Amino acid sequence: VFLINPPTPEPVQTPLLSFCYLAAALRARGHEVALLDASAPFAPRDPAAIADLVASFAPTLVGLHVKTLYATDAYALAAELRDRFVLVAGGPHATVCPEEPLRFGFRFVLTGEAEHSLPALAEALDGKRALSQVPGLLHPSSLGVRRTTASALLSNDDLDALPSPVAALDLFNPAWYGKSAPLPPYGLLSSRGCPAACTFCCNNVTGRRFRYRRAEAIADEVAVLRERYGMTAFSFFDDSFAVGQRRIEELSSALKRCLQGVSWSCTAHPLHLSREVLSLMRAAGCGGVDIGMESGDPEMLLRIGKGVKVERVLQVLQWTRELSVHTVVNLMFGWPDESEAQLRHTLAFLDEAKGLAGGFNARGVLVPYPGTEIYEANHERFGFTEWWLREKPLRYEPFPTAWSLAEISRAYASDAALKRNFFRHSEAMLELMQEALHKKARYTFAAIAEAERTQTNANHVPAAGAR
Ligand code: B12
Ligand code: SF4
Repeated sequence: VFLINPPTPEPVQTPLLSFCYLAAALRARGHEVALLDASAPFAPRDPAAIADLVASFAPTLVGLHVKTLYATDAYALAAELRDRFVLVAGGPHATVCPEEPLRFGFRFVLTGEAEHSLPALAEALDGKRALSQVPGLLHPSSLGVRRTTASALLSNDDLDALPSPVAALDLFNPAWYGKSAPLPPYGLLSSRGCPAACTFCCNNVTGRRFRYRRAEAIADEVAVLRERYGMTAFSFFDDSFAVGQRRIEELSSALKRCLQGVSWSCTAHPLHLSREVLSLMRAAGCGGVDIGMESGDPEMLLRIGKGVKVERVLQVLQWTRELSVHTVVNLMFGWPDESEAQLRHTLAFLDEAKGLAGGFNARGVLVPYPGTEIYEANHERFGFTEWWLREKPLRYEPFPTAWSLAEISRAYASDAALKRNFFRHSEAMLELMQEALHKKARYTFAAIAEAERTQTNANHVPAAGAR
Protein backbone atom coordinates (compact mmCIF):
# COMPACT_ATOMS: atom_id res chain seq x y z
CA VAL A 1 0.00 0.00 0.00
CA PHE A 2 1.35 3.44 -0.95
CA LEU A 3 -0.11 6.40 1.01
CA ILE A 4 0.11 9.95 -0.32
CA ASN A 5 -0.67 13.27 1.29
CA PRO A 6 -1.16 15.28 -1.93
CA PRO A 7 0.87 18.42 -2.65
CA THR A 8 -0.88 21.49 -1.23
CA PRO A 9 0.11 25.15 -1.01
CA GLU A 10 0.02 24.96 2.81
CA PRO A 11 3.17 23.22 4.02
CA VAL A 12 2.98 20.48 6.67
CA GLN A 13 6.17 20.53 8.71
CA THR A 14 5.99 17.21 10.56
CA PRO A 15 5.00 13.57 9.78
CA LEU A 16 1.24 13.37 9.29
CA LEU A 17 -0.09 11.62 12.40
CA SER A 18 -2.94 9.89 10.54
CA PHE A 19 -0.39 8.26 8.20
CA CYS A 20 1.67 7.12 11.21
CA TYR A 21 -1.42 5.36 12.57
CA LEU A 22 -2.49 3.92 9.21
CA ALA A 23 0.97 2.72 8.19
CA ALA A 24 1.58 1.13 11.62
CA ALA A 25 -1.81 -0.65 11.39
CA LEU A 26 -1.05 -1.93 7.86
CA ARG A 27 2.38 -3.20 8.86
CA ALA A 28 1.01 -4.95 11.94
CA ARG A 29 -1.29 -6.92 9.63
CA GLY A 30 1.66 -7.92 7.41
CA HIS A 31 1.27 -5.42 4.54
CA GLU A 32 4.21 -3.64 2.93
CA VAL A 33 3.85 0.13 3.12
CA ALA A 34 5.49 3.17 1.55
CA LEU A 35 4.34 6.76 1.79
CA LEU A 36 4.91 10.27 0.56
CA ASP A 37 4.03 13.48 2.38
CA ALA A 38 3.92 15.68 -0.72
CA SER A 39 2.60 18.55 1.43
CA ALA A 40 5.96 18.77 3.19
CA PRO A 41 8.01 21.77 2.05
CA PHE A 42 10.82 19.84 0.29
CA ALA A 43 9.01 16.69 -0.88
CA PRO A 44 8.47 15.85 -4.56
CA ARG A 45 5.37 17.72 -5.78
CA ASP A 46 5.24 17.18 -9.51
CA PRO A 47 2.39 14.70 -10.30
CA ALA A 48 4.39 12.85 -12.99
CA ALA A 49 7.39 12.49 -10.64
CA ILE A 50 5.05 11.25 -7.89
CA ALA A 51 3.55 8.69 -10.28
CA ASP A 52 7.04 7.35 -11.12
CA LEU A 53 7.93 7.16 -7.44
CA VAL A 54 4.76 5.20 -6.72
CA ALA A 55 5.39 2.90 -9.71
CA SER A 56 8.84 1.98 -8.36
CA PHE A 57 7.09 0.47 -5.29
CA ALA A 58 4.54 -1.40 -7.48
CA PRO A 59 1.69 -1.10 -4.97
CA THR A 60 -1.59 -3.02 -5.10
CA LEU A 61 -3.37 -0.02 -3.63
CA VAL A 62 -2.63 3.74 -3.52
CA GLY A 63 -4.34 5.81 -0.80
CA LEU A 64 -4.78 9.58 -0.91
CA HIS A 65 -5.61 11.78 2.10
CA VAL A 66 -8.34 14.29 1.17
CA LYS A 67 -9.15 17.54 3.03
CA THR A 68 -11.93 19.85 1.81
CA LEU A 69 -9.70 22.85 1.24
CA TYR A 70 -7.37 20.80 -0.92
CA ALA A 71 -9.81 18.31 -2.45
CA THR A 72 -9.11 19.66 -5.94
CA ASP A 73 -5.35 19.22 -5.37
CA ALA A 74 -6.01 15.57 -4.46
CA TYR A 75 -8.23 15.13 -7.52
CA ALA A 76 -5.55 16.66 -9.79
CA LEU A 77 -3.06 14.08 -8.51
CA ALA A 78 -5.67 11.32 -8.88
CA ALA A 79 -6.04 12.29 -12.56
CA GLU A 80 -2.34 11.51 -13.04
CA LEU A 81 -2.49 8.21 -11.12
CA ARG A 82 -5.92 6.77 -11.94
CA ASP A 83 -4.93 4.87 -15.11
CA ARG A 84 -1.90 3.21 -13.51
CA PHE A 85 -3.02 2.38 -9.97
CA VAL A 86 -6.02 1.33 -7.88
CA LEU A 87 -6.89 4.43 -5.85
CA VAL A 88 -8.62 4.74 -2.48
CA ALA A 89 -9.57 8.06 -0.88
CA GLY A 90 -9.82 8.66 2.88
CA GLY A 91 -9.59 11.46 5.43
CA PRO A 92 -11.90 14.30 6.57
CA HIS A 93 -13.32 15.29 3.18
CA ALA A 94 -13.72 11.73 1.89
CA THR A 95 -15.68 11.02 5.09
CA VAL A 96 -18.23 13.82 4.65
CA CYS A 97 -18.51 13.74 0.84
CA PRO A 98 -17.89 10.02 0.26
CA GLU A 99 -19.34 9.72 -3.24
CA GLU A 100 -17.38 12.67 -4.63
CA PRO A 101 -13.92 11.03 -5.03
CA LEU A 102 -15.55 8.26 -7.11
CA ARG A 103 -16.29 10.95 -9.75
CA PHE A 104 -12.58 11.80 -9.91
CA GLY A 105 -11.01 8.43 -10.65
CA PHE A 106 -10.94 6.76 -7.23
CA ARG A 107 -11.96 3.10 -7.25
CA PHE A 108 -12.71 3.07 -3.51
CA VAL A 109 -13.51 5.44 -0.65
CA LEU A 110 -13.08 4.57 3.03
CA THR A 111 -14.98 6.74 5.47
CA GLY A 112 -14.08 7.42 9.10
CA GLU A 113 -11.21 6.08 11.18
CA ALA A 114 -9.43 3.61 8.91
CA GLU A 115 -6.94 1.69 11.07
CA HIS A 116 -9.09 -1.44 10.70
CA SER A 117 -10.76 -0.84 7.35
CA LEU A 118 -7.68 0.03 5.26
CA PRO A 119 -5.84 -3.22 6.09
CA ALA A 120 -9.16 -5.02 5.49
CA LEU A 121 -9.42 -3.45 2.01
CA ALA A 122 -5.82 -4.44 1.23
CA GLU A 123 -6.73 -7.99 2.29
CA ALA A 124 -9.81 -7.94 0.04
CA LEU A 125 -7.61 -6.94 -2.90
CA ASP A 126 -5.29 -9.84 -2.01
CA GLY A 127 -8.34 -12.13 -2.29
CA LYS A 128 -8.35 -12.91 1.43
CA ARG A 129 -11.80 -11.50 2.24
CA ALA A 130 -14.86 -10.09 0.47
CA LEU A 131 -15.27 -6.36 -0.18
CA SER A 132 -18.57 -6.59 1.67
CA GLN A 133 -16.58 -7.32 4.85
CA VAL A 134 -14.71 -4.03 4.67
CA PRO A 135 -16.49 -1.49 6.92
CA GLY A 136 -17.11 2.08 5.74
CA LEU A 137 -16.34 1.25 2.09
CA LEU A 138 -17.88 2.81 -1.04
CA HIS A 139 -17.24 1.55 -4.54
CA PRO A 140 -19.04 1.75 -7.85
CA SER A 141 -20.81 -1.30 -9.23
CA SER A 142 -23.17 -2.00 -12.13
CA LEU A 143 -26.04 -1.28 -9.71
CA GLY A 144 -24.70 2.12 -8.68
CA VAL A 145 -22.51 3.02 -5.71
CA ARG A 146 -22.26 0.18 -3.20
CA ARG A 147 -21.80 1.01 0.42
CA THR A 148 -20.93 -1.39 3.24
CA THR A 149 -22.05 -0.76 6.82
CA ALA A 150 -20.52 2.35 8.31
CA SER A 151 -17.19 1.92 10.03
CA ALA A 152 -17.79 2.06 13.80
CA LEU A 153 -15.72 4.55 15.79
CA LEU A 154 -12.81 2.84 17.49
CA SER A 155 -13.61 2.06 21.14
CA ASN A 156 -11.34 2.74 24.13
CA ASP A 157 -10.10 -0.85 23.92
CA ASP A 158 -9.52 -0.55 20.15
CA LEU A 159 -7.46 2.60 20.71
CA ASP A 160 -5.33 0.83 23.30
CA ALA A 161 -4.80 -2.10 20.97
CA LEU A 162 -3.64 0.02 18.00
CA PRO A 163 0.01 -0.36 17.02
CA SER A 164 1.94 2.71 18.14
CA PRO A 165 2.23 5.46 15.49
CA VAL A 166 5.92 5.59 16.40
CA ALA A 167 6.30 2.26 14.57
CA ALA A 168 5.88 4.01 11.22
CA LEU A 169 8.16 7.02 11.61
CA ASP A 170 10.94 5.42 9.56
CA LEU A 171 8.69 5.77 6.48
CA PHE A 172 8.94 9.57 6.50
CA ASN A 173 12.01 10.92 4.72
CA PRO A 174 13.45 13.72 6.93
CA ALA A 175 14.64 15.55 3.79
CA TRP A 176 10.96 16.29 2.92
CA TYR A 177 10.93 18.53 6.01
CA GLY A 178 14.41 20.00 5.46
CA LYS A 179 15.97 17.80 8.16
CA SER A 180 18.74 15.21 8.13
CA ALA A 181 17.63 13.01 11.06
CA PRO A 182 14.24 11.27 11.51
CA LEU A 183 11.56 13.54 12.97
CA PRO A 184 9.20 12.77 15.84
CA PRO A 185 5.55 13.53 15.08
CA TYR A 186 4.68 16.97 16.45
CA GLY A 187 1.47 15.59 17.88
CA LEU A 188 0.12 12.68 19.88
CA LEU A 189 -3.44 11.60 20.57
CA SER A 190 -4.56 10.80 24.10
CA SER A 191 -8.21 10.75 23.04
CA ARG A 192 -10.46 11.06 20.00
CA GLY A 193 -13.81 12.79 19.60
CA CYS A 194 -15.48 15.70 21.35
CA PRO A 195 -18.78 15.61 23.25
CA ALA A 196 -19.70 19.23 22.32
CA ALA A 197 -21.84 20.09 19.30
CA CYS A 198 -20.67 23.37 17.76
CA THR A 199 -22.61 24.13 14.60
CA PHE A 200 -19.48 25.03 12.59
CA CYS A 201 -17.30 22.08 13.64
CA CYS A 202 -16.06 19.73 10.94
CA ASN A 203 -14.42 17.07 13.10
CA ASN A 204 -16.50 14.45 11.33
CA VAL A 205 -13.94 11.63 11.41
CA THR A 206 -13.40 11.51 15.15
CA GLY A 207 -16.98 12.61 15.82
CA ARG A 208 -19.01 13.40 18.92
CA ARG A 209 -18.25 10.32 21.03
CA PHE A 210 -15.31 10.83 23.38
CA ARG A 211 -12.92 7.88 23.57
CA TYR A 212 -9.58 7.77 25.34
CA ARG A 213 -6.41 5.77 25.71
CA ARG A 214 -4.79 4.25 28.79
CA ALA A 215 -2.67 6.86 30.57
CA GLU A 216 0.33 4.55 30.98
CA ALA A 217 0.44 3.80 27.24
CA ILE A 218 0.54 7.51 26.43
CA ALA A 219 3.36 8.10 28.91
CA ASP A 220 5.28 5.18 27.39
CA GLU A 221 4.88 6.75 23.94
CA VAL A 222 6.26 10.07 25.21
CA ALA A 223 9.19 8.27 26.87
CA VAL A 224 10.08 6.42 23.65
CA LEU A 225 9.91 9.63 21.60
CA ARG A 226 12.09 11.47 24.08
CA GLU A 227 14.71 8.74 24.20
CA ARG A 228 14.73 7.75 20.52
CA TYR A 229 14.08 11.08 18.82
CA GLY A 230 15.13 13.63 21.42
CA MET A 231 11.60 15.06 21.53
CA THR A 232 11.38 17.95 24.00
CA ALA A 233 8.02 19.48 23.08
CA PHE A 234 4.85 18.21 21.49
CA SER A 235 1.18 18.94 21.17
CA PHE A 236 -1.82 16.74 21.96
CA PHE A 237 -3.89 16.77 18.76
CA ASP A 238 -6.99 15.65 20.72
CA ASP A 239 -10.23 17.39 19.75
CA SER A 240 -10.99 18.23 23.37
CA PHE A 241 -8.12 17.33 25.68
CA ALA A 242 -9.44 18.20 29.14
CA VAL A 243 -12.57 16.01 29.15
CA GLY A 244 -12.98 14.04 32.42
CA GLN A 245 -11.20 15.18 35.56
CA ARG A 246 -10.36 11.62 36.64
CA ARG A 247 -8.80 10.98 33.24
CA ILE A 248 -6.67 14.11 33.60
CA GLU A 249 -5.61 13.04 37.10
CA GLU A 250 -4.48 9.63 35.80
CA LEU A 251 -2.79 11.04 32.71
CA SER A 252 -1.00 13.75 34.68
CA SER A 253 0.45 11.32 37.18
CA ALA A 254 1.55 8.97 34.36
CA LEU A 255 3.16 11.82 32.40
CA LYS A 256 5.09 13.09 35.41
CA ARG A 257 7.11 9.89 35.37
CA CYS A 258 8.58 10.65 31.90
CA LEU A 259 8.50 14.42 32.09
CA GLN A 260 12.14 15.44 32.30
CA GLY A 261 12.60 18.27 29.84
CA VAL A 262 9.43 17.57 27.87
CA SER A 263 6.59 20.07 27.70
CA TRP A 264 3.38 19.98 25.76
CA SER A 265 0.32 21.91 24.66
CA CYS A 266 -3.28 20.94 23.88
CA THR A 267 -6.67 22.21 22.76
CA ALA A 268 -9.48 22.35 25.31
CA HIS A 269 -13.02 23.53 25.84
CA PRO A 270 -13.11 26.23 28.55
CA LEU A 271 -15.88 24.39 30.43
CA HIS A 272 -13.50 21.52 31.17
CA LEU A 273 -10.73 23.80 32.42
CA SER A 274 -11.29 24.17 36.15
CA ARG A 275 -8.45 25.57 38.23
CA GLU A 276 -7.81 22.08 39.57
CA VAL A 277 -7.60 20.52 36.11
CA LEU A 278 -5.29 23.30 34.93
CA SER A 279 -3.03 22.79 37.97
CA LEU A 280 -2.83 19.05 37.27
CA MET A 281 -1.97 19.72 33.63
CA ARG A 282 0.64 22.32 34.55
CA ALA A 283 2.31 19.96 37.00
CA ALA A 284 2.46 17.34 34.24
CA GLY A 285 4.32 19.59 31.80
CA CYS A 286 1.53 21.52 30.09
CA GLY A 287 3.00 24.77 28.77
CA GLY A 288 0.14 25.93 26.55
CA VAL A 289 -3.59 25.57 26.00
CA ASP A 290 -5.51 26.48 22.90
CA ILE A 291 -8.98 27.57 24.05
CA GLY A 292 -12.01 27.37 21.78
CA MET A 293 -14.31 30.34 22.39
CA GLU A 294 -15.14 31.70 18.90
CA SER A 295 -17.33 34.70 19.75
CA GLY A 296 -17.44 37.40 22.41
CA ASP A 297 -21.18 37.85 21.94
CA PRO A 298 -23.38 35.95 24.44
CA GLU A 299 -26.24 35.44 22.00
CA MET A 300 -23.89 34.19 19.25
CA LEU A 301 -22.26 31.76 21.71
CA LEU A 302 -25.69 30.22 22.24
CA ARG A 303 -26.54 30.21 18.54
CA ILE A 304 -23.35 28.37 17.52
CA GLY A 305 -23.75 25.79 20.30
CA LYS A 306 -20.47 26.69 21.99
CA GLY A 307 -21.86 25.99 25.45
CA VAL A 308 -19.75 28.55 27.30
CA LYS A 309 -20.15 32.05 28.71
CA VAL A 310 -17.80 35.01 28.26
CA GLU A 311 -17.27 35.28 32.03
CA ARG A 312 -16.10 31.67 32.21
CA VAL A 313 -13.45 32.24 29.53
CA LEU A 314 -12.14 35.31 31.38
CA GLN A 315 -11.99 33.25 34.57
CA VAL A 316 -10.07 30.45 32.82
CA LEU A 317 -7.62 33.02 31.40
CA GLN A 318 -7.08 34.39 34.89
CA TRP A 319 -6.24 30.88 36.18
CA THR A 320 -3.88 30.12 33.28
CA ARG A 321 -2.08 33.38 33.96
CA GLU A 322 -1.66 32.54 37.65
CA LEU A 323 -0.37 29.08 36.73
CA SER A 324 1.95 30.35 33.92
CA VAL A 325 0.19 28.35 31.23
CA HIS A 326 0.41 30.03 27.83
CA THR A 327 -2.95 30.44 26.08
CA VAL A 328 -4.22 31.04 22.59
CA VAL A 329 -7.88 32.10 22.44
CA ASN A 330 -9.66 31.15 19.24
CA LEU A 331 -12.10 33.71 17.89
CA MET A 332 -14.02 33.61 14.63
CA PHE A 333 -16.06 36.19 12.71
CA GLY A 334 -18.49 36.41 9.83
CA TRP A 335 -21.20 34.10 11.20
CA PRO A 336 -24.37 33.93 9.10
CA ASP A 337 -26.47 37.00 9.94
CA GLU A 338 -23.90 38.26 12.43
CA SER A 339 -24.70 41.90 13.18
CA GLU A 340 -22.21 44.74 13.61
CA ALA A 341 -23.24 44.95 17.27
CA GLN A 342 -22.46 41.26 17.79
CA LEU A 343 -19.06 41.56 16.10
CA ARG A 344 -18.32 44.64 18.23
CA HIS A 345 -18.84 42.44 21.30
CA THR A 346 -16.04 40.18 20.03
CA LEU A 347 -13.84 43.25 19.47
CA ALA A 348 -14.60 44.40 23.01
CA PHE A 349 -13.73 40.93 24.31
CA LEU A 350 -10.36 41.16 22.54
CA ASP A 351 -9.68 44.41 24.41
CA GLU A 352 -10.70 42.87 27.72
CA ALA A 353 -8.76 39.61 27.24
CA LYS A 354 -5.56 41.08 25.81
CA GLY A 355 -3.86 41.45 29.17
CA LEU A 356 -4.70 37.88 30.13
CA ALA A 357 -4.37 35.78 26.96
CA GLY A 358 -1.01 34.66 25.57
CA GLY A 359 -2.31 35.36 22.07
CA PHE A 360 -5.16 34.79 19.65
CA ASN A 361 -5.56 32.43 16.71
CA ALA A 362 -4.45 33.44 13.22
CA ARG A 363 -7.20 34.44 10.75
CA GLY A 364 -10.66 33.23 11.81
CA VAL A 365 -13.20 34.23 9.14
CA LEU A 366 -15.77 31.43 9.13
CA VAL A 367 -15.53 28.84 6.35
CA PRO A 368 -18.67 26.69 5.94
CA TYR A 369 -17.23 23.17 5.77
CA PRO A 370 -19.42 20.40 4.35
CA GLY A 371 -20.92 18.13 6.99
CA THR A 372 -21.45 21.01 9.44
CA GLU A 373 -24.81 22.32 10.59
CA ILE A 374 -23.86 25.77 9.29
CA TYR A 375 -23.13 24.44 5.79
CA GLU A 376 -26.35 22.44 5.58
CA ALA A 377 -28.51 25.32 6.79
CA ASN A 378 -27.00 27.96 4.52
CA HIS A 379 -25.49 26.65 1.28
CA GLU A 380 -28.65 27.03 -0.78
CA ARG A 381 -29.60 30.37 0.70
CA PHE A 382 -26.17 31.93 0.04
CA GLY A 383 -25.41 29.94 -3.13
CA PHE A 384 -22.15 28.30 -2.04
CA THR A 385 -23.13 24.65 -2.59
CA GLU A 386 -19.95 22.58 -3.21
CA TRP A 387 -17.81 25.74 -3.11
CA TRP A 388 -14.63 23.63 -2.84
CA LEU A 389 -15.25 22.29 -6.36
CA ARG A 390 -16.99 25.19 -8.05
CA GLU A 391 -15.10 28.23 -6.78
CA LYS A 392 -11.48 29.32 -6.93
CA PRO A 393 -9.54 27.52 -4.15
CA LEU A 394 -9.11 29.43 -0.88
CA ARG A 395 -5.38 30.07 -0.63
CA TYR A 396 -4.19 31.06 2.85
CA GLU A 397 -0.92 32.73 3.71
CA PRO A 398 1.57 30.33 5.37
CA PHE A 399 1.86 30.58 9.17
CA PRO A 400 4.45 33.05 10.59
CA THR A 401 8.06 32.02 10.14
CA ALA A 402 9.19 34.35 12.96
CA TRP A 403 7.48 36.08 15.85
CA SER A 404 7.97 39.58 14.38
CA LEU A 405 5.12 42.06 14.00
CA ALA A 406 5.53 42.06 10.21
CA GLU A 407 5.35 38.25 10.01
CA ILE A 408 2.45 37.95 12.45
CA SER A 409 0.50 40.66 10.66
CA ARG A 410 1.13 39.04 7.28
CA ALA A 411 -0.05 35.62 8.39
CA TYR A 412 -2.74 36.62 10.91
CA ALA A 413 -4.46 39.56 9.34
CA SER A 414 -4.88 38.34 5.79
CA ASP A 415 -7.66 35.81 5.48
CA ALA A 416 -8.66 34.33 2.14
CA ALA A 417 -12.19 33.72 3.45
CA LEU A 418 -12.71 37.45 4.08
CA LYS A 419 -12.64 38.25 0.36
CA ARG A 420 -14.73 35.17 -0.43
CA ASN A 421 -17.48 36.52 1.85
CA PHE A 422 -19.51 33.29 1.95
CA PHE A 423 -22.33 34.86 3.98
CA ARG A 424 -22.65 38.08 1.94
CA HIS A 425 -21.83 40.48 4.73
CA SER A 426 -22.01 44.24 4.11
CA GLU A 427 -18.92 46.34 3.31
CA ALA A 428 -19.10 47.79 6.80
CA MET A 429 -19.05 44.29 8.33
CA LEU A 430 -16.10 43.26 6.14
CA GLU A 431 -14.18 46.32 7.32
CA LEU A 432 -14.99 45.48 10.92
CA MET A 433 -13.81 41.90 10.39
CA GLN A 434 -10.55 43.22 8.94
CA GLU A 435 -10.17 45.40 12.01
CA ALA A 436 -10.71 42.35 14.23
CA LEU A 437 -8.05 40.41 12.30
CA HIS A 438 -5.55 43.27 12.75
CA LYS A 439 -6.41 43.47 16.43
CA LYS A 440 -5.72 39.76 16.91
CA ALA A 441 -2.35 40.19 15.15
CA ARG A 442 -1.33 43.26 17.19
CA TYR A 443 -2.41 41.81 20.52
CA THR A 444 -0.73 38.47 19.80
CA PHE A 445 2.53 40.19 18.95
CA ALA A 446 2.30 42.34 22.10
CA ALA A 447 1.59 39.27 24.27
CA ILE A 448 4.55 37.37 22.79
CA ALA A 449 6.87 40.36 23.26
CA GLU A 450 5.68 40.69 26.86
CA ALA A 451 6.23 36.97 27.55
CA GLU A 452 9.75 37.23 26.08
CA ARG A 453 10.49 40.28 28.21
CA THR A 454 9.24 38.78 31.46
CA GLN A 455 10.10 35.19 30.51
CA THR A 456 6.65 34.05 31.63
CA ASN A 457 6.41 31.45 28.87
CA ALA A 458 9.37 29.63 30.35
CA ASN A 459 8.64 26.42 28.43
CA HIS A 460 8.52 28.22 25.10
CA VAL A 461 5.66 26.02 23.97
CA PRO A 462 3.22 28.08 21.99
CA ALA A 463 -0.29 26.65 22.30
CA ALA A 464 -1.39 24.48 19.40
CA GLY A 465 -2.99 27.27 17.36
CA ALA A 466 0.37 28.95 16.96
CA ARG A 467 1.98 25.90 15.36
C1 B12 B 1 -3.31 18.15 13.94
C2 B12 B 1 -4.10 18.72 12.81
C3 B12 B 1 -3.41 19.41 11.82
C4 B12 B 1 -1.89 19.46 11.79
C5 B12 B 1 -1.36 18.11 11.29
C6 B12 B 1 0.05 17.88 11.78
C7 B12 B 1 0.55 16.50 11.51
N1 B12 B 1 1.81 16.45 11.24
O1 B12 B 1 -0.16 15.50 11.58
C8 B12 B 1 -1.62 20.65 10.82
C9 B12 B 1 -1.35 21.91 11.63
C10 B12 B 1 -0.51 20.47 9.80
C11 B12 B 1 -2.99 20.80 10.14
C12 B12 B 1 -3.15 21.55 9.02
C13 B12 B 1 -4.37 21.73 8.39
N2 B12 B 1 -5.58 21.32 8.85
CO1 B12 B 1 -5.79 20.19 10.32
N3 B12 B 1 -6.23 19.11 11.87
C14 B12 B 1 -5.49 18.56 12.77
C15 B12 B 1 -6.38 17.80 13.79
C16 B12 B 1 -6.55 18.67 15.03
C17 B12 B 1 -5.90 16.42 14.18
C18 B12 B 1 -5.52 15.52 13.00
C19 B12 B 1 -5.36 14.12 13.47
O2 B12 B 1 -4.24 13.65 13.66
N4 B12 B 1 -6.50 13.45 13.72
C20 B12 B 1 -6.54 12.10 14.24
C21 B12 B 1 -6.56 11.07 13.12
C22 B12 B 1 -6.69 9.68 13.71
O3 B12 B 1 -7.72 11.33 12.32
P1 B12 B 1 -7.57 11.77 10.79
O4 B12 B 1 -6.43 12.68 10.62
O5 B12 B 1 -8.88 12.21 10.30
O6 B12 B 1 -7.22 10.35 10.09
C23 B12 B 1 -8.08 9.22 10.11
C24 B12 B 1 -9.11 9.18 8.98
O7 B12 B 1 -9.38 10.43 8.41
C25 B12 B 1 -8.56 8.21 7.99
N5 B12 B 1 -7.65 8.70 6.97
C26 B12 B 1 -6.85 9.78 6.95
N6 B12 B 1 -6.13 9.83 5.81
C27 B12 B 1 -6.47 8.76 5.08
C28 B12 B 1 -6.03 8.31 3.82
C29 B12 B 1 -6.58 7.14 3.32
C30 B12 B 1 -6.12 6.65 1.98
C31 B12 B 1 -7.56 6.41 4.05
C32 B12 B 1 -8.16 5.18 3.47
C33 B12 B 1 -8.00 6.87 5.29
C34 B12 B 1 -7.45 8.03 5.79
O8 B12 B 1 -7.86 7.29 8.82
C35 B12 B 1 -7.18 8.03 9.84
C36 B12 B 1 -6.92 7.17 11.03
O9 B12 B 1 -8.12 6.83 11.68
C37 B12 B 1 -7.70 17.67 12.97
C38 B12 B 1 -8.97 17.51 13.78
C39 B12 B 1 -9.36 16.05 13.88
N7 B12 B 1 -10.20 15.75 14.78
O10 B12 B 1 -8.92 15.17 13.16
C40 B12 B 1 -7.64 18.92 12.08
C41 B12 B 1 -8.33 18.91 10.73
C42 B12 B 1 -8.10 17.58 10.05
N8 B12 B 1 -7.62 19.99 9.94
C43 B12 B 1 -8.38 20.65 9.21
C44 B12 B 1 -7.94 21.72 8.36
C45 B12 B 1 -9.01 22.54 7.70
C46 B12 B 1 -6.58 21.96 8.16
C47 B12 B 1 -5.96 22.99 7.21
C48 B12 B 1 -6.59 23.00 5.83
C49 B12 B 1 -5.94 24.35 7.93
C50 B12 B 1 -6.65 25.52 7.30
N9 B12 B 1 -6.03 26.20 6.40
O11 B12 B 1 -7.77 25.80 7.66
C51 B12 B 1 -4.47 22.53 7.14
C52 B12 B 1 -4.14 21.66 5.90
C53 B12 B 1 -2.69 21.36 5.79
C54 B12 B 1 -2.38 20.49 4.60
N10 B12 B 1 -1.56 20.96 3.71
O12 B12 B 1 -2.91 19.38 4.49
C55 B12 B 1 -9.83 20.21 9.31
C56 B12 B 1 -10.23 19.40 8.07
C57 B12 B 1 -11.66 19.59 7.68
C58 B12 B 1 -11.96 19.08 6.32
N11 B12 B 1 -13.23 18.79 6.10
O13 B12 B 1 -11.12 18.99 5.48
C59 B12 B 1 -9.82 19.41 10.67
C60 B12 B 1 -10.85 18.30 10.77
C61 B12 B 1 -10.00 20.46 11.82
C62 B12 B 1 -11.26 21.23 11.80
N12 B12 B 1 -12.28 20.82 12.50
O14 B12 B 1 -11.32 22.25 11.15
N13 B12 B 1 -3.97 20.11 10.80
S1 SF4 C 1 -15.52 22.09 21.08
FE1 SF4 C 1 -14.13 22.08 19.28
S2 SF4 C 1 -14.00 19.94 18.61
FE2 SF4 C 1 -15.75 20.10 20.02
S3 SF4 C 1 -17.56 20.38 18.70
FE3 SF4 C 1 -16.83 22.43 19.30
S4 SF4 C 1 -15.37 23.05 17.68
FE4 SF4 C 1 -15.71 20.82 17.47
